[in-house]
Amino acid sequence: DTISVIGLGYIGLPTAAAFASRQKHVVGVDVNQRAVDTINRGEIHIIEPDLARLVKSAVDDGYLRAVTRPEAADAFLIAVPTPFKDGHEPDLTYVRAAALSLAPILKPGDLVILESTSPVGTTEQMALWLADARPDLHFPQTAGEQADINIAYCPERVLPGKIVSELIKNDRVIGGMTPRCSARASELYRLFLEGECVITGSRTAEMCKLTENSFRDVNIAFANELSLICAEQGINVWELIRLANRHPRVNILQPGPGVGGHCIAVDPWFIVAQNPQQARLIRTARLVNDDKPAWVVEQVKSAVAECLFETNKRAGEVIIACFGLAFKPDIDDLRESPAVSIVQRIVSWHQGTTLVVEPNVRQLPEALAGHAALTALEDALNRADVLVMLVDHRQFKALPPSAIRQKWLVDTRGVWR
Ligand code: SAJ
Repeated sequence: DTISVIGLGYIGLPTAAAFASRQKHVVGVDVNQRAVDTINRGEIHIIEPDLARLVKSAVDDGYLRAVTRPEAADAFLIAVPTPFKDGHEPDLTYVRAAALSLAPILKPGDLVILESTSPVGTTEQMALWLADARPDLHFPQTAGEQADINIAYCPERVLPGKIVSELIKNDRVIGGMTPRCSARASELYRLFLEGECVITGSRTAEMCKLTENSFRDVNIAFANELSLICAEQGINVWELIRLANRHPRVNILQPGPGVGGHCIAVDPWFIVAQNPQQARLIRTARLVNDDKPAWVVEQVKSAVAECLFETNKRAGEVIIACFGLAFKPDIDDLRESPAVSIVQRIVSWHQGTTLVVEPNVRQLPEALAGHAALTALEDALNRADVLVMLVDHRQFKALPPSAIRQKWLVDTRGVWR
């Protein structure tokens, strides 16, 4: 049996490699020729612990190869991006393109699984696109259990930085369009899954994925809102949360510079777009988290103003050092990072030098190149007047309190003060 994985990004590539590691023949499909060439050399185009080793052995052993156009297979997994358009409407262009690309090669008995985070109803929509393209085949929405093609929605829930282990260990929600679709999909994932397959319908499975990330977003928004309230009241929000979390039924998350990444800041909008009247808390949480970077920049401006007042320096002489650019600790992923957006806003207004310390990258992203200077931790601590702590990387957390001598510190993660 051959498995085809369409979309070889952060989810598709590890999934393809996981099947290949169980001696299944896997054909990975991606429109990006460079990604395809890289994988066929046994290398990877993304950074994720353990993935390089897994892909290398899959390719070397002949179980995984990559192509740019889908080939016939027995099971197809679609793991393509589902971004949103302006106005926060989900954009299903890539799902539709993937479905239409495999439609011509479908044959009776095939299984099609959608893994991409999607608004409720997308799997049914995908089945309609396939049925339109292949009137000669029977699909679950009309043929039910007698369908030629089995279709299911099976979301991933892996944490970037721990993808390979979570892919295998996490329980998996299986949303078949019919019970037979669910049974076929479970059978497939059981090839590598150590977690359980939990069966439901496709719409509930779609909503489940959106719910998980919205839950986290709402809880982070609660912590971020507390950080604003505590700043007004002169209370240390991290001490407050530590104390409140001693209650047996309270478990507050950590405030930060905002919410980044490609999932938590996006997925709640899918719920809001479909349910604008009902999704009031979910929408507000998004807005609270999206407003946090602007608030942090205001804190930096106040710190610089105090520094100018107390030191008699000129504005152009004040040095600001920003610590961390990644969207969360101990990764090198800068995409959709609130830290990057904060540093961008700082350099657009600050007249003096802005230093950046990011131990996980070798160069600044394009948006900052020429406007800030990447430097070493010690150098920034020696030279800066104002410190801005943005990401709690382990190198920063390991510093002794005596290393932070500056009076002006904006600490969005609560690790230095
Ligand atoms: N963050 C905080 N405070 C916290 C926790 C996180 O400010 O207490 C921030 C982080 O700094 C980061 C953002 O939230 O900017 C998101 O980070 P994360 O570690 O919470 O999540 P992601 O985006 O790396 O991965 C999430 C996970 N979802 C949940 O935990 C419910 C993961 O399991 C999903 O598979 C992934 O989204 C996805 O692909 O949907």
